[in-house]
Amino acid sequence: MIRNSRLILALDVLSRERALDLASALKDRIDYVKVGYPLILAAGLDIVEKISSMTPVIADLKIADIPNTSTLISEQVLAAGASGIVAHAFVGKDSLSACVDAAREHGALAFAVTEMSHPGAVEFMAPVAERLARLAAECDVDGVVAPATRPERISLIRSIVGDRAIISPGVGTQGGSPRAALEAGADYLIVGRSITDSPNPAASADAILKEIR
Ligand code: NUP
Repeated sequence: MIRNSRLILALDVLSRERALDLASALKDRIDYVKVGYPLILAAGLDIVEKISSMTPVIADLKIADIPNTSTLISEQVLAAGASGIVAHAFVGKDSLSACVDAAREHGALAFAVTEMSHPGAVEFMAPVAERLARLAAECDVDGVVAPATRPERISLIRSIVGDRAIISPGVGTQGGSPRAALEAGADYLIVGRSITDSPNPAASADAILKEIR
């Protein structure tokens, strides 16, 4: 069993059955499954509980609302069994703190988005990513999300967040290199389609694990 794999599986599939099959087939190769709107909307919130019985789940709802609504959203996924939640930092200290508080009350982890991995993130997020990382640290998040598509940004964000975890999407399908992201300072890689769209998901996960070991 490979744990401490440094892999987080992004399970953006729309079939409940496929999601459970993938989680079951890959659970020994990954540290967390990350679920977001696609799967939760398609399969229902109880998919979080189902997958949590196999491997810890991070609910990536990128929560971005007023504090009260952010608390309500956080509590729903945490009560469903999520071990971690992802919130946006750009909404400000009060809203992000609401998510961190909710996570703490459930013994779960809170992650804040600093700079996203897609090309459009350079338009508005990149110019303020350092401030977002500082705010995330001030709110005492457990970790931040930073882009594997721009490893130099991971290094910069690492210099701001210190020992907090950096989880990094954007490898494979989005073009980022797993090894480069880890060398730049990421703790975990978030990988979705390069594994889930593969004809042999386990073999594709193994290929990434081999590359980063
Ligand atoms: O900046 C981000 N980029 C990103 O791709 C923040 C994210 N949370 N994600 C998510 O990571 C995205 O929603 C998807 O679930 C996963 C990457 O999937 P893939 O590109 O490996 O298929």
